[in-house]
Amino acid sequence: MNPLLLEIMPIANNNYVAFTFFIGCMAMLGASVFFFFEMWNVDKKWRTSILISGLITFIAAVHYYYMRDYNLATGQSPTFFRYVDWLLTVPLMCVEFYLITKKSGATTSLLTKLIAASVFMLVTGYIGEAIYPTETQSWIWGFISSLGYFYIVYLIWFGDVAKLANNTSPAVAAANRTLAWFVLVGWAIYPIGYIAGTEGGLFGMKVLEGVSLDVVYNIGDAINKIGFGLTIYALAQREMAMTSKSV
Ligand SMILES: *C/C=C(C)/C=C/C=C(C)/C=C/C1=C(C)CCCC1(C)C
Repeated sequence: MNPLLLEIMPIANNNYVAFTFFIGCMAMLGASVFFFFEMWNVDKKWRTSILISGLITFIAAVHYYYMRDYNLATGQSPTFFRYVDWLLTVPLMCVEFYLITKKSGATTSLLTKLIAASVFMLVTGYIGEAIYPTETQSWIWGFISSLGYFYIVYLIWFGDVAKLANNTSPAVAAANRTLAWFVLVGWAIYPIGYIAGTEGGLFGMKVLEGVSLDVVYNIGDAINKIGFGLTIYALAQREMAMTSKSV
């Protein structure tokens, strides 16, 4: 037998973890190509936003390529790659909020608050998931992590991001509302994965037995990263349609 053929691992029909890593990788790649091409078809003022949408999915695609391999070879969760991916892409999502509200005065201090809260959320989450995934510790770290998450939700729904978005334009206000729903509902998928994947995820209890943390995270990433980018893309299209009508 050709020894090279042995390198290709078979995937069982019921291996949803491997399946979602593969399909996630391709979906992120496809979305990146779309955003990188479409950034040239929007008004110049939207170009950076669409470029960042593409960077978010592209960084994820590369990480998914590694995570897919790692998982197939070891059967383990690629926790380290996962958090490196998030540590790069979640702050970039914060940059998207800054860019769409910059016109009405978003400051770098607001951007810093968003990024700091997201890094806090991810570092404490990593500690609970990779360093102390124990019955007594993991839920405490998950709880601490959630404080960063709720602060981001607050800023986007009621705080400076919401106020600035409502002052920018109707299209930006509407897009911010959609993105705010992604953060409130789409991002809430992640704590579910965390609870499923750590010993004491929910106040010291191991619940969601049999639910794969990786499947939950992979679904969350596809919804949030691609959905976020498409919302920004739709915003650019909508504003362009509005301005061309008024000309
Ligand atoms: C593209 C990746 C995204 C949008 C990742 C988002 C991740 C989170 C919102 C994670 C949140 C967590 C908590 C709120 C508590 C438990 C620990 C985390 C890190 C899973």
